[in-house]
Amino acid sequence: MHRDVQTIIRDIKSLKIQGARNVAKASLKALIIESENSKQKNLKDFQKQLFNTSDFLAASRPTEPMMRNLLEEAKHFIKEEIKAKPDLSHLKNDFIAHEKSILKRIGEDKERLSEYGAKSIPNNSLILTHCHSSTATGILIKAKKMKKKFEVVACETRPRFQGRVTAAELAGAGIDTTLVVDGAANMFMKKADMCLVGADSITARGDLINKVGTSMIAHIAKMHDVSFFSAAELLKFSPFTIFGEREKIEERNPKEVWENPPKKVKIRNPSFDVTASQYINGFITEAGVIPPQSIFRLASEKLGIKIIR
Ligand code: RUB
Repeated sequence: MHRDVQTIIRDIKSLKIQGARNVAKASLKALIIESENSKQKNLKDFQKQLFNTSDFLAASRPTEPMMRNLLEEAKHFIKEEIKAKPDLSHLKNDFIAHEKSILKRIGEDKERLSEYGAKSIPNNSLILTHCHSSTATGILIKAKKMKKKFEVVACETRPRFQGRVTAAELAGAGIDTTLVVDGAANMFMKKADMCLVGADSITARGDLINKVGTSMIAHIAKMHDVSFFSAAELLKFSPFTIFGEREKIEERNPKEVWENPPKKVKIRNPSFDVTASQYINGFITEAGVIPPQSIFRLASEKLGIKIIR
C-alpha cells in the first residue's frame, strides 16, 4: 500500500481526519493515490490491490456508511470497466477520472444541501449543535452569508472535544458562538429555536446515528418543543439496515475518556449513538429537507438499491 494511503488510514483512525464526509472524501483520495502509483502489470493484480486498499479503508472507522457506499461504488466501477474493456491503462485512467468526478459531485451536493439548510435557519434564533459536522457548519456559514441573524451554542463533545473545532470554525466565520459543556445542553435548550447536527449513518427506519450525546440532545429538544434537524447527504444511508442488519457502533479506546483511571473503574467509550426517527423533524439533504420516513425511498433511489430481487 502506498505510504500516503497508509498515512490517510492512520489519520482517519486517530481522528486527525474526522467527520463522515471528510473521512469519505479522504478514502476516495486514497484510492486515487493508490491507483496512480500502482505498479501492477495486469488487470487482475490491479483489481486485487485496489480492492484490498478499499477494504482497509472501510475498516478504518466502522460506523461510516458514506465511506463504505463510495468504496463499494468504486469496486463496482472497476468490475464493470474490466468487463467492458479489459485494458489496464484504460482502466486506470478511467477509474481516476471517475473518482475525481465523484468527488466533484459530492461537493456540488453539499452546496445544494447547504442552500436548503441555510434557508431553514430561523431569523433571530439560537441554534444548538453538537460535535463537529462539516455539513452542519457549512449550512450555518451559508446562512450567515445570506445575512440571517442567529447565534450558535456548541456542545464541547467529550471526550475528543470536536465542539471546539465547530466553535473555532463558526466564530472564525463571524458567527456569534458560545461553547458549553455537554451537561449544560438542557439549560441552553430552553432558549434554543432549533438543533442542528450532522449524521454518520441513517438507517432504513429513518433513525440517525451520530456522535454520542446526539440522542440525549434530541430527547431534550423534544421536551422543550425545539425542532431537531440532521444535515446529511443521502450517501449516509446504511443499505444493509434494510435487510435487518444493524449498524455497528464504534467503541474507541477508554484512554480517550480517562488516561490513568484507578483500578476496577470500568470505562466505556462508544463513539456514536442512535436517535430514533420520532425525535427528528427532518433530514437536510441534497434532495431537500425531508422527513425521516422518506429517507429510505430517496436514498435507495440514489444508491441504486434493488429491494425486490
Ligand atoms: C463526527 C460526527 C459528525 C458526523 C457528520 O464524529 O459525529 O456529526 O460525522 O460529519 P467523529 P459531516 O469526530 O468521531 O468523526 O457532516 O462532516 O459528515
